[in-house]
Amino acid sequence: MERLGERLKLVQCPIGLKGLCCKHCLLGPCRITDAQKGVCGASKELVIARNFLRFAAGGASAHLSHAFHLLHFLKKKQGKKFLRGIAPDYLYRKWKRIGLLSKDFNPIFEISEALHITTFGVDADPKDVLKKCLRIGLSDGYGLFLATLLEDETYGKPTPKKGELNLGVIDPKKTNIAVHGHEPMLAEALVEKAKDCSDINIVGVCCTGASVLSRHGVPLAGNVILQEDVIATGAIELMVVDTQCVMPSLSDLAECFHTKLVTTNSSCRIPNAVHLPIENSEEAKEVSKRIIQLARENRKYRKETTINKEKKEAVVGFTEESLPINEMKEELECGGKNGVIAVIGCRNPRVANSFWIERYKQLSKDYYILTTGCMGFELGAEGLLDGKHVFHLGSCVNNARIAKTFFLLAEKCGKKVWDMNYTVSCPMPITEKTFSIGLFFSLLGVDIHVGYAPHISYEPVASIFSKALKKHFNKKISFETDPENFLT
Ligand code: BF8
Repeated sequence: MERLGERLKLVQCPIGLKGLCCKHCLLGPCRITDAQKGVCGASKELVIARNFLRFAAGGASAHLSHAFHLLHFLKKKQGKKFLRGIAPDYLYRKWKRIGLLSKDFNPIFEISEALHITTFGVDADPKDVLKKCLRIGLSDGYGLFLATLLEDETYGKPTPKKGELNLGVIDPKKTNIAVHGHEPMLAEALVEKAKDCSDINIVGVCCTGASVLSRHGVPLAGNVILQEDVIATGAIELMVVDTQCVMPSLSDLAECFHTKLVTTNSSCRIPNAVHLPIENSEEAKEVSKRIIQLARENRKYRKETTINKEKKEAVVGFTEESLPINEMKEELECGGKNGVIAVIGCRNPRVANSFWIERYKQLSKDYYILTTGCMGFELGAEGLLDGKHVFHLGSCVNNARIAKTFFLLAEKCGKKVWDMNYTVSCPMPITEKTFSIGLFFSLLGVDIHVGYAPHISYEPVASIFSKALKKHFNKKISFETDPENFLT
C-alpha cells in the first residue's frame, strides 16, 4: 500500500490551493480568476474570504465538539458565561468595543452563522466575511479553554517531568498499544489500567499522545506525519483512535501488518476497524480491559519489526502554573530575553522542516519558546525540549495554557498582552483547526506568523487581516515562508 510520502506526489489542485474554487451552489462550481467572477458575480476576494470562514468554522467546531464530548462523557453542564472567565477584563472589554461580543455570545451560533452567511446570496462584502472569522476565533478559544479545564479537573493538571519521544519509544520486547487522536478519555482509562500490566507498553500519537505525555509521562511515538510509521514498525499490536487527525489510510496499512485498529468515539468510524465506542468512565474502563486483551491475543501474529528512530529525552508537562514566570519576567525586563514565541500547530510535509527547527533553535537563545501539538513533537525529536528555554505545554487544545501564560506574564510585568513582545508562530499548518487557533490568538493582541497559507496570503485578503490587527492591537500578521527572514 502507498504511504504518505508517495501519496504526496498527487498534484495539488491549483485553484483550490489559492482558495479560488467556489462550490457552494450548483450554478458552479466556479473557478475564479483575476479576470472573471463567479456565475453569481462573486469576486475573487469574496470567494477566498467565504472559503476561509468555512475553513476556520470547521476548525472551531472540532475544538468545541471535543469540549462538548467531554461534558457528555462526564455528565456535566457548562455555565452560559464561560467565555467571560477566559480573558482578563481589559481584553474582554476590548472584544466588546470592537463588536466581537454580544451579551449572549454563543460559540455554536457563530459556527451556524458562518455557514449561513457564506451560503448562496448572503454576505457579499469580503471585509464583513473576514470580520466574522474573528468571531470564529472566539468560538475556538471557548473550545480550547473548556476542553483544557475539563481534562485538568478530571485527570489532574500536568506537572513538569521527564518524558521520551520518537519511534524509538516502541518497545519490541513488549506488547505495544498506541493511543491516537485528541480526546483522551479512553487513553486515560487505558493508561490507568496498564499500570498493573508489566507486559504492556502504551505509546502516544498526535494530541491524545501529547496529552498523556504531559499528564503521565507516557512516551510519545509520533506526530501527524508519523502515524503510519508507527504501524509500519510492525511492533504495534493495537492502535486505538478517538477523533481528529486520524488518517483513513491507517485502516489499509494496519491490514498490511498484524495491527488491530480500534475506534472508540461515536463520531469517528473507520472501515475495517473494530468499533468500541465509550460514553462514560465505566465504559472506558471496560473497553480498556478489552483492548489490553485484544492486544495480548494479537501479539502472536507479530512478524519482523523495524524501529529506526532513536528515542529522545525531553522535559514535558508545563502549565502556566509551573513555568518559571518570575524568572521569565526578570529576564524580559533586564533584556536577557527579547520576548516569547509560541511555536504551535501541525507538521506539514509540504514545508521543509529542518530549517524551521534550526531557526527556532537559534531564536531560543533570545526568546522563550512555548510549544504544543505536532510542532512540540518536532522540537522534542531534535532534543530541544529542555524545560529551560523551550517548554512543552501539551496538546493543541492546551494552547489555552499558552494564552493563560501570555495573560499571567503580562500581568506580572504590569502590562497588557499587546504591550508584550509575544509571537505565535505556526510554520507548517495542515488542518482547519490550526487556523481557528490562529484567529483566537490574533484576538489576544499578539503578533501572528503563518508559514504556509496559500489560501489567505493573497494580498487584498491578507491586508484586511493585517489592518484589523494593526488597528485594534498595533500587532502584525506575517506569512513569511523563509525561516531566515523570520523575526529578523
Ligand atoms: O490538534 S498539530 S496535525 S495532531 S491539528 Fe493535528 Fe495539527 Fe497535529 Fe493535534 Ni493540532
